[in-house]
This record gives sequence, structure tokens and C-alpha cells, in this order.
Amino acid sequence: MKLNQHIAFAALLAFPLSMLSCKKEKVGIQYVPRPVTSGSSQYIYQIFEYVPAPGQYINTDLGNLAAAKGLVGKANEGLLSLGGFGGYLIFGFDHSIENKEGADIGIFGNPLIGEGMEWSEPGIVMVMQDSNGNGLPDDGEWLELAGSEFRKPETIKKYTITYYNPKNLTDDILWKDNQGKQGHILRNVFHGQAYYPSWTTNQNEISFTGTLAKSTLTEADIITNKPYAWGYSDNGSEDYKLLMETNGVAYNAFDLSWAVDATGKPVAIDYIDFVKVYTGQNSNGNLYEPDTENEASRRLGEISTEIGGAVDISLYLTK
Ligand SMILES: [Ca+2]
Ligand SMILES: [Ca+2]
Ligand SMILES: [Ca+2]
Ligand SMILES: [Ca+2]
Repeated sequence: MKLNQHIAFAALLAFPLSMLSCKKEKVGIQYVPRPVTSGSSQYIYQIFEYVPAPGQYINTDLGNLAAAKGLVGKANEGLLSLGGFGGYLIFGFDHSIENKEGADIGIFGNPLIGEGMEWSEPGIVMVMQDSNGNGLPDDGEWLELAGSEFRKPETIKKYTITYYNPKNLTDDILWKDNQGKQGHILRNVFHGQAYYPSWTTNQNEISFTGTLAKSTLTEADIITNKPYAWGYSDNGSEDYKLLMETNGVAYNAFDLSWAVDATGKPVAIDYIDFVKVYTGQNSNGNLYEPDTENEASRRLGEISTEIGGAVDISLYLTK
């Protein structure tokens, strides 16, 4: 055999072998959770993405990249607004969060819980495992932590909305959804800045997909947006109120055992590495839609989940 024939033969052999080893490697990749050590922090360690939907606090100190970074290493100091439906934050801890007995992750918000003045702005929580161990939320499957509204008939799965950056600063922000509807994020007199996030890649339009839960707006003496029973952030549920009464500080608690896949099927998970929170309602916080001429339409601003940090509950309770 001549030398170049040798090489060709070797190459032929090497090709299927390398394919085989590649395949083997992939099958063999095993997820290894990052353990809790004596130095582990109970708080958010890293912000991966902050992509809010348009809203009254976006591009202010409550809705920019600095505010998102401000949630690292502490909780219940400072807030971040996610804007209208779909706007989200992705964060992680310096260790994997284990699915222990009961609630695993606590997320702080700012729901109003006084009787007759309830103002919840429910955020939906998703989790992901760092399957390939590269430290990024880029390869696992996002699993929703199914809260009390998840299986209700009025809850819309795979709801997609697109917001359009208005040409004029003073124009309301148009949206269109995949249910054939359109409307606006209404501007108000309290916040004069641009409502469309100024740093996102596409400055013409931005789309979000997720589970849309029905708003709970009620008009009595004042307009309220009542909490859901459980499983949402920025939500004044009974367990939140009890924590507030007992400790003077409260978070919404999430159990990794609530995880479901994209088809709604429960998934058993032992550990997760990434958490995503997004605004779960599409509402301007008024009961007059689509009457935008009513002065009260613009009084409260859009329903937008706020986040005041997050904790690994098992560490939080022992530190
Ligand atoms: Ca658990
Ligand atoms: Ca990854
Ligand atoms: Ca809000
Ligand atoms: Ca809020």
C-alpha cells in the first residue's frame, strides 16, 4: 500500500470511529449538580438575561441592566420591573438548587396585601438544568413551575405577543398577539421616558411566548388585582401573607416538584441551575379596555411583575 493510500484508509477508518466516539460521548454526558459548600450564597449569584416587555418603569432605575445586576448577592433591597406580559429575568445561584421536601426557591416582590387594596402582579417561574455543564442556560429544557392557574380553562398556553417600538415617544406601545387581538401598553403622566427597552437587539419589535393567566382586576372602592392561590411571584397569596405576618419579610415560595414540560406533563427533577421569571398577565391595570380615553385607564400602569431578589430557601432558613 502506498503512503497516500494508507492515509486514505486510515481516514476512512478514523471517520466512523470518531463518529462512534462522538455519539458515545453524547450518550455518556452526565449532569453533575454543583454542590452546596460552606461558602455558598443563599442569594442570586448571576444575572444571565434581563429582557423586559415595554412598561412604565422600563429604562428607569427600576427597569435597566444596572437594576437587574443590583439583585445579585442580596434580597429585599431594590426592585426590578419586568414590564408587560412576557418580559423576563434569568438568574442563577453559585450552586445547583436541590429539590428538597417542600419549597425550594423564594422570590421577593412587592405585592400589596392590605384588605381591599390587593395588588398582585403575578410572575410565572421556569427552571432549567445546566445539562452540558457550561454554566449557561443554553441547552437544557425550560420547565414551568405550574402554579394554581396552570390547568384552568381560561389560562392560555403558548401565548405569543409582539410589541412594536413606537415612532414617537408619546405614542402608546402597540402589541399584537397570536389570538388575533391587538392593543396597547398605555403610557401615563407619571413616567415620561421611552417604555420600550432601549438596550435590546431588535429596536423595532420584540416578541415573547409563555403561559398567559387571566387578570383578576376587580373594581370596588379602588381597583384591585387579587392574588392567585399559589405558585406565582409578586403575588400576595395566603402563604405570602402568613410569612409577612410571622417574619415581617416575605417571598413567594416555589417547589421544584411543580415542574412540567412544554406539553404540561410533570417532570421529576432533582436539581436546577437557572431560574426564569416572566410577567404572566397582559393588562393595563384597568377595567375600561379598550377605552383608552377614560382618564382612569392610565392611572395604574400595566401589570408588570417586580422582583426583589431570590433565595435558596434551605440556605436562607439556616443562615
Ligand atoms: Ca421541593
Ligand atoms: Ca448549559
Ligand atoms: Ca409592576
Ligand atoms: Ca408589583
